[in-house]
Order: sequence, then C-alpha cells, then structure tokens
Amino acid sequence: MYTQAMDTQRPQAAPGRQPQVSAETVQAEQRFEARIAAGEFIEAKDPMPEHYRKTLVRQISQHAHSEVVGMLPEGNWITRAPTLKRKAILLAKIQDEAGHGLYLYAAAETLGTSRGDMTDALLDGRAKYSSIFNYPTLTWADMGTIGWLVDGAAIMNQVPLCRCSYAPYARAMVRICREESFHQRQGYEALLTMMRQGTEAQRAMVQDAVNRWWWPSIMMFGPPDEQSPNTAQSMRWGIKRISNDALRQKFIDAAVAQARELGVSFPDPGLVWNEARQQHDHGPIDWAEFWRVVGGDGPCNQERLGARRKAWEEGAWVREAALAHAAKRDALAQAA
Ligand code: FAQ
Repeated sequence: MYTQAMDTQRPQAAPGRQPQVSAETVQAEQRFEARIAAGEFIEAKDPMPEHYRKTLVRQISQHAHSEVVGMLPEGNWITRAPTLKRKAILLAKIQDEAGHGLYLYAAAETLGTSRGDMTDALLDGRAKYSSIFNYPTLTWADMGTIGWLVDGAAIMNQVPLCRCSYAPYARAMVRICREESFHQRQGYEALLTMMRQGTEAQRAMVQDAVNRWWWPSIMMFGPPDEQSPNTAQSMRWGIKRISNDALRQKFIDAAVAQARELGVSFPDPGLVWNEARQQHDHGPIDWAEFWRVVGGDGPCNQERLGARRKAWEEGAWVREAALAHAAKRDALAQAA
C-alpha cells in the first residue's frame, strides 16, 4: 500500500555505504520537523517519517494492550467484591479499561496497522504491555491500591500525552485521562474507607497491598532516562513531553502526601524529603526485577498472555460473524 507516510521513508543503505536520500525526502523531513517545532499536531493523512509512524504504532499498540491486559488482575475480584456498590464500581472501571483499549487500537489503526497484526505481535511476544499487570491481586485491598497507585501512575504518565504531537492519540488520551481520574479516586476512597472505618486486620491488609504494589508502580514509568533508548527521539518529536524519571519523581512526590493522609507507609527507608531539591529522594529501584518481568518472567506473565490467547481464539467466531454481517449489509446496499 502506498501512503503519504512512506514518501518520507529513508531507504536502507547497503552494508558499508551511505544511504541514498533524495532531495525530496530531505525536504519532506525538514517540513515535518518544522511543523513539530511550531507545535502543530500531525493528522493521520499527513506525511510523516517512517520512524515516527513506527514509534507511534509501537507505543500506542503497547498502551492498548496494557489497557486490555490490565482488566485481568481486577476481573479476578468482580465476583468477590464486598458489597454491591463496590462490585458496580469495579465493573464500570473494568469496562472503562476495555473502552480505552478500543480507542487506542483505533488510534493505532489510523497509522495503517490492523488490529489483527497488533494482536499477533502481543501474542507472539514482539509487543509488550505494562509490567505492572504481571503481578497478582491477592486481596480486596489490591483493588483499592491499583486504583490509587496504578491508575495514579497511569494518569501522571498520560496527562502529557494529551498534548502528544500525533492528534488521534492526543484526542483519545483526553477522554481516557478523565476516566482514569475517576478510577484513581475510587481506589483511594476504597482504601480510605478501610483505613478509617475498618478493623485492624483490614488496615493491615491495606498496608500489605501498598507494600507489594509500591515498587512495581514506580517501575511503570519505564527505565531510567539514561537507559531509555526511545525517550530522546520521542521527546524531540513531541510524542513524549516529559521523561520517564521526571514523571516518576512527580508521582512519588504526590503519593507521599496521599499516603500520609491515608495512614500508610511506603516500603522504602530511602524515601525522604530533600530540602535542597524540593523533591523526595528514594531508595534504589530493582531494575533487574523490572527487566525480568518485562522479559516474560514475572509472577503472572504466562497467565496473562494465556488469557489473552484464549480470548482471541474463542472470539474468532464473533469476528467472523461480524465480517460476514458487514459483507451481507454491503451486498444488500449495493443491490439496492
Ligand atoms: N512495562 O525507551 P523506553 C494503565 C519498555 S496503562 C513494559 O523508556 P518508551 C491503565 C518500552 O516499551 C499503562 N515495558 O520506552 C490501567 C521499550 O521497549 P520497546 C501503560 C516497558 O516507549 C490502569 C523499553 O522498555 N501506559 O495502567 C515499560 O519511550 C489500571 C525501553 O523503554 C502506557 O503505555 C513498562 N512499564 O517509554 C489499566 C502509556 N516501560 O517498545 C488497568 C504510554 C518501558 O522498545 C488498570 N506509553 N518499557 O520494545 C508510554 O508513555 C511509554 O511507552 C513508556 C515507555 C513510558 C511506557
């Protein structure tokens, strides 16, 4: 398929030779960089460098996979929610995550990739999803803690994406952020209820959940900036507006005050206020654990991918029926 996006694709160089780049390609790239520098948004049909398109497909599809896989740890608790109200809230939240996955897959499709290709990449391990969803949800307090810390981290990362240079992604993010903000508040409120009106055992359950989710939550922001291969280019192109470390720091600073209000602590003796920096210092993050989980060896990786594989296979008849229905409707419309 010939797309405008491919107009600006740089040809591969033969080994040991400089790539041949036409004057036209260089001019197209310069026009693109000038638009980015002027703060313009890029729309789906606009010319764009192939590397920009690929970076977006990678990030948006992985974001979509995260939203969908992210339903699994919470889905585990729908039948065990303590009250009807909590069950209804949890169901609504999980449905929202499915919606976020759909908006994001649709945004990625505007870049010329299909939902089927993106799913194949997830299922055969070429595409990632967020490390955080490879941890188990052991108690009801995990539901509140995911809302507070995981959705809280997601919002911190996603608000700047509402100004992403790629307009279809930015538009999807505006709606997603509004919903994530409800998710964060419901999680915090559920924990507050347990901490203020609960028993000693319930308070201990909340603290235990916070102990287990704290480090994985701050890993969600991705590797440190100096070990992040994509950040520099993504920031030059206005895809990412704030670096992994800067977002992680903002999240930690906000979470400390919220933890104090809640009456819980974080499992990090190195987490102290630094007067000179006007920010919190924190202890060392176990990046070996992060890469192990990202690489497929976390506590629940196999279970999560197994569930996605099963859903994709068992949903094949639905996709076939929808395509057959669409073809029949088209044929009827043409006959009319
Ligand atoms: N997990 O060079 P960078 C949510 C990978 S949504 C796994 O820094 P980049 C909602 C990264 O992909 C949560 N892999 O990469 C919810 C790259 O590998 P690649 C998801 C990670 O893209 C809540 C490599 O490491 N949010 O929670 C992770 O510039 C509750 C090098 O990293 C998004 O996806 C990780 N944590 O920055 C749902 C937001 N971090 O692709 C249900 C959009 C990094 O080259 C319940 N995405 N990697 O093979 C982003 O902002 C960025 O993609 C980052 C990574 C910041 C995640």
